[in-house]
Amino acid sequence: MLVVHHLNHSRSHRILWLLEELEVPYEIKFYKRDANLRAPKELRDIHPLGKAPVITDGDVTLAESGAIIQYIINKYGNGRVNPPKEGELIDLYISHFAEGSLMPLLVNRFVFSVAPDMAPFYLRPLLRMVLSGLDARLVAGPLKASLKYIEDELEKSPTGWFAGGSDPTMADFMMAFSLERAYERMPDAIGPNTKAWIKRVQERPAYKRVSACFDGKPPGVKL
Ligand SMILES: N[C@@H](CCC(=O)N[C@@H](CS)C(=O)NCC(=O)O)C(=O)O
Repeated sequence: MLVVHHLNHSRSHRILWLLEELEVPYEIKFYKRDANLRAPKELRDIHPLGKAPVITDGDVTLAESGAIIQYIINKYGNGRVNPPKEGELIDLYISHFAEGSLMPLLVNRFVFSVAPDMAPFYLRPLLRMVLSGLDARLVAGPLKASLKYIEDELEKSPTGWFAGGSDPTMADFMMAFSLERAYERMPDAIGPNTKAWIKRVQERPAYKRVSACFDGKPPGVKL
């Protein structure tokens, strides 16, 4: 049986949503973040990097959400959740863009915003000033441009899914966690097409089934 090693409030939500869409039987093993929001050491017993998501499937242990999603679609997809021919390139690009470009910006913004609270209190005002300056110089511009780019791509889609097919594809599974976090952190930068996309994701019965098993806090943002 395929096992999803799931860390609370993490990217492994993408994997659960995909498995529910494909109706693949799976088990969830829950791990809880520590006070520093890090994964517990038990996750390193599964994979040396100790990050979520990780899956085990028979002899296979696989980390990195993009690799996991591709593995699951190849092994269990039976032709489902594949992009239409004309949507293949955008599906490929957005699938990589999610972790390669968008998430690093969101993680930087998150780290810059929480770091001052983790420092001794007398350093906090100074750190806040320095880190918000860094955010303004290094993160704000590229993040705004990225979200505008996503908005424009969704505008072009005839169905509202990234690859323009009737169902979500890898690009949508990869972007789900990312765009929900982006909406949480900067709702004003999220355009109407992106908002409609988040709503479309959250209305999928498969997505709702995942939310039902979340530890207290559903992952989806309230629109
Ligand atoms: N690019 C990786 C990122 C993995 C990652 O950073 N996961 C976070 C959760 S969303 C994590 O495990 N954080 C806890 C830690 O680093 O200790 C992926 O897509 O799987």
